[in-house]
Amino acid sequence: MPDWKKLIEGKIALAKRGAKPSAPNPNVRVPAGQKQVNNFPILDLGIKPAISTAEWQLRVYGLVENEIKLDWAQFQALPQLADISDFHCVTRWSQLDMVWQGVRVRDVLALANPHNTAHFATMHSYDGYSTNLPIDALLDDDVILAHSVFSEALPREHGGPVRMIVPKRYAWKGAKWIKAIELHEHDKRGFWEVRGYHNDADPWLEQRFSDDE
Ligand SMILES: Nc1nc2c(c(=O)[nH]1)N[C@H]1C(S)=C(S)[C@@H](COP(=O)(O)O)O[C@H]1N2
Ligand SMILES: [Mo]
Repeated sequence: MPDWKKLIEGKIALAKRGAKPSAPNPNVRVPAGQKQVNNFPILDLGIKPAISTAEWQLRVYGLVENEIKLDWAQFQALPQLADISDFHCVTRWSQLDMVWQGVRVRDVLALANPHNTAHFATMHSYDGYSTNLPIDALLDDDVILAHSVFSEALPREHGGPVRMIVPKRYAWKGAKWIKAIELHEHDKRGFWEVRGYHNDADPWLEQRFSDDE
């Protein structure tokens, strides 16, 4: 098992380094407090689960009319798209123009037919990670379940076979090795959100820590 305390303290220290939030500037693509990189760093909890496409499944459950479990073939049969977006990690690096391919989260949610009372989601991953978002945020055009990056199958270290990408939020909101989306009426904080990270995570507002909520 990883040394959770050390890992968490290290990540929070990295994110705390640097300036106070400044006003967003529409002419820049790198939000305040971030540095542009091109090497696509790897961040995880010290566990990189090995999930083959044959065993991978995505379950949608909770406040839904039809609980669903998609296997790889069913997932591949859904409408596919490519989306180019920028990736902002709260530990202060941003990589621009990431090319993701996958399926819109809203197409997957529609299959499950969420109840009207479903307002929030928890994404669950094979490594025990979780993160939360309002369902409204998941319905955006650019929110996808990605199986490829730069036209190659998503490598295990970046969350393959499938991860979520939520371009308008810091990257911790994008669950790698995703296995389930659970819908609730009330919000429930995820792994980092209970450990001091901001619940909303908008990089343009520098929503890094829960102290600022
Ligand atoms: N399952 C899972 N998803 C995760 C994480 C994790 O540890 N486990 N880390 C998050 C964080 S903090 C970031 S910055 C991004 C990093 O994605 P990358 O390793 O592909 O750069 O994944 C996010 N999704
Ligand atoms: Mo991160």
